Amino acid sequence: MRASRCLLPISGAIFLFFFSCRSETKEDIATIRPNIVFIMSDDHAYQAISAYNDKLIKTPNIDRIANEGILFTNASVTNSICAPSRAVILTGKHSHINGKIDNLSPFDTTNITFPQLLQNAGYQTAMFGKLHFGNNPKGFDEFKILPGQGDYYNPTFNTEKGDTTIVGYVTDIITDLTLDWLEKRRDSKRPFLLMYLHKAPHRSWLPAERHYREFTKKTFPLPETLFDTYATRGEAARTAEMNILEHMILNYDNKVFPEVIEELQIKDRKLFDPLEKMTPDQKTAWNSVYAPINEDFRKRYPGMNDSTLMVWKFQRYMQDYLGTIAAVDENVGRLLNYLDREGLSKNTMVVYTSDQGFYLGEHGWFDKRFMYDESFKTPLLIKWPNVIKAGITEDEMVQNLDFAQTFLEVAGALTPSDMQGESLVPLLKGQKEKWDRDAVYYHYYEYPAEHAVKRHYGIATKDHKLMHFYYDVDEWELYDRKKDKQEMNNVYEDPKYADVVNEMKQKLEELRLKYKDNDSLSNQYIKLYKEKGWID
Ligand code: SGN
Ligand code: CA
Repeated sequence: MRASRCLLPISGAIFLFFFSCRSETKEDIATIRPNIVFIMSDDHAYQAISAYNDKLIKTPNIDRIANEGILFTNASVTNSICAPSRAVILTGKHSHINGKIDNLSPFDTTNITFPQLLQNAGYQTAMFGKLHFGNNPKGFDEFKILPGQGDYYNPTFNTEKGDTTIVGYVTDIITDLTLDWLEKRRDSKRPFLLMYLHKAPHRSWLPAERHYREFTKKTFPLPETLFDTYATRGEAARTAEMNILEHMILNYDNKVFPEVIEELQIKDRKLFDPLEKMTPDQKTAWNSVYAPINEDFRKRYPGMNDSTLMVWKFQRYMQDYLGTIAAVDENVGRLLNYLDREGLSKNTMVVYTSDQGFYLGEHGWFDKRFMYDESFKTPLLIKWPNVIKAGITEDEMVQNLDFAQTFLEVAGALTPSDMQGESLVPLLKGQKEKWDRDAVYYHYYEYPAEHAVKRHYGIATKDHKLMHFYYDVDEWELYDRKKDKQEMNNVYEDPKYADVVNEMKQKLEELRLKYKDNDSLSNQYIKLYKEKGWID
C-alpha cells in the first residue's frame, strides 16, 4: 500500500513549516518522521575510531553505527574549532554568515537553528552535554549543558532551572542524563531530536579510573610525520604553538606533578591543577597510577634529548586522550543498546561525529584549527535502518554545514532558503547521481589567540587543496591530495602546478561568491577583534 501524504501548516512559527503525515506501512516505517539522535564528541580525531583505522584504539560501539549504516571518509568542517563548528551545525550557515567566527564572540541567538525548526514541526527536543556558546540553546524542550568547556570530574551543568553539580565522570553522567530523559520524559506519541554531546576527548584528557588504569600501560605507534620540520610550508605552520615537544605542557597535559617539574628545574611550564575538581578518593585513585609514572619520568628526564622527550610526551598524550575515548565508546554502546531494547532503533537515525578533527602527533602537533586534513576532516558515521544500506562507505565531500538541511528533510520540515549546505539524504539513500558538489570551502578566524594558528581560508576538491593565510602574512599553499596524502609538500610555487593554481583560485572565487564571503567581510571581523581589544 502506498503511503498517503498530507501537508499541515503550523501556525505561529517564524517561517512556514510543514510536516508530512503518512499512514504507516511496514516498509515505510523508517521514513515516517524518524527520531534523530545526534552524537557529537569534542575533538575526536577520525584516526581514533576503528571504523576508520584500528591502529590506535578499538571503538566497537561507535563502529556499530558504520557497520549498520554509512561511513563518510571525506567529511570536513568549515572552521575547525569548537563553538563555531556547533554554530554551523545548528544554523546550516558558514561562520561569516551566522557570526560565530571563533570561541570568543557570543553566539547570536537571533539565528534560526534547525532544532527550533524541528520543535516547531512537532519534534520533542533535548540536549545533554557540551555546547560551549556561553548562552543557552533555543529550541529545546529540555537541556542540561556544561558551562563553557565543562569538567571531566564532578561536572556542573546549566539547566533551565539553575545549575546542578553531579559527582562522577562526565561521559558517564552525560549518558545517564540522556537515558534518564529517554526513559522518563520522552513523549512516545512524538518523534524526537536528541543531541547527546560529549566533552571528551577534549584537552586536558582526564580518563575515568577504569580506563587510565588500562591505557597508561599501553604504547602506541608513532605517526610518520611526528618530526615534520614544515620545510615546504609557509610561516603559519612554523609559528603555530601546538607542537607536542615545544607547546604541550608537561604538568597540565602530561600529568607531571608540580613538585617533579620544580625538582627537575623545568622552565616555562605554567603550573595548572587539572585535578582540582576531584574528590579526595578520586585524587587518591589517580595518584596511585600517576605517581609511579612521575617517579619513572623523574629518573629518565635527565637522560632525555628532544627526540626522546617528544616520544615520551606523545605516548603520555595518547594514553590519556585515547583513555577518554574508551569511555565515549562504552557510553555510545549504552545508548545504542537502549534504543535497541526499547524498539526505537528501527525508526531512529543515529549520527556520530566530532566538532572537528584533531592532530594525534601528525606534523608534530596536538590541537586543530588548520585546514590540513587531520583537523579539517571529521569523523561521520550514520545509521538509519531500512533507508541506509548497512556497511557502506562514501567518499563524497560532505560537511558539518549539511546537517541542518539533512535533518529538516528527514523530518519532512521545510528548509529556509538561506541555509548554505546540502541535504545528505540522497547519499544516505545511495542516490549518488543526485549529488554534484565538487569543492568545499573553509575559513578559520581565531588569531591572534591560543595556539597561534593564523587566519586562513581555502578550498578543497578531491584532488587538491588551496589555502590562503592572511592578516599578518599573505601566503598561499597548495597540496596534491592524491599524490601527497600526508600533505608534506606545498607545491604552490611548483611550475608544474601553475594551471592547477589558476583553476583552484578561480573555483575559490566562485565558492566565495556562492557563500557570500569576501575580503571586506574578513576585514570587518578583524575590526571587531580590534574593537573588543583582543588585538592592537
Ligand atoms: C582550550 C584549550 C585549547 C583549545 C581550546 C579550544 N586549552 O582553550 O588547547 O584549543 O580550548 O578548544 S586549555 O588549556 O584550556 O585546555 S575547543 O574544542 O573548545 O575549540
Ligand atoms: Ca572541539
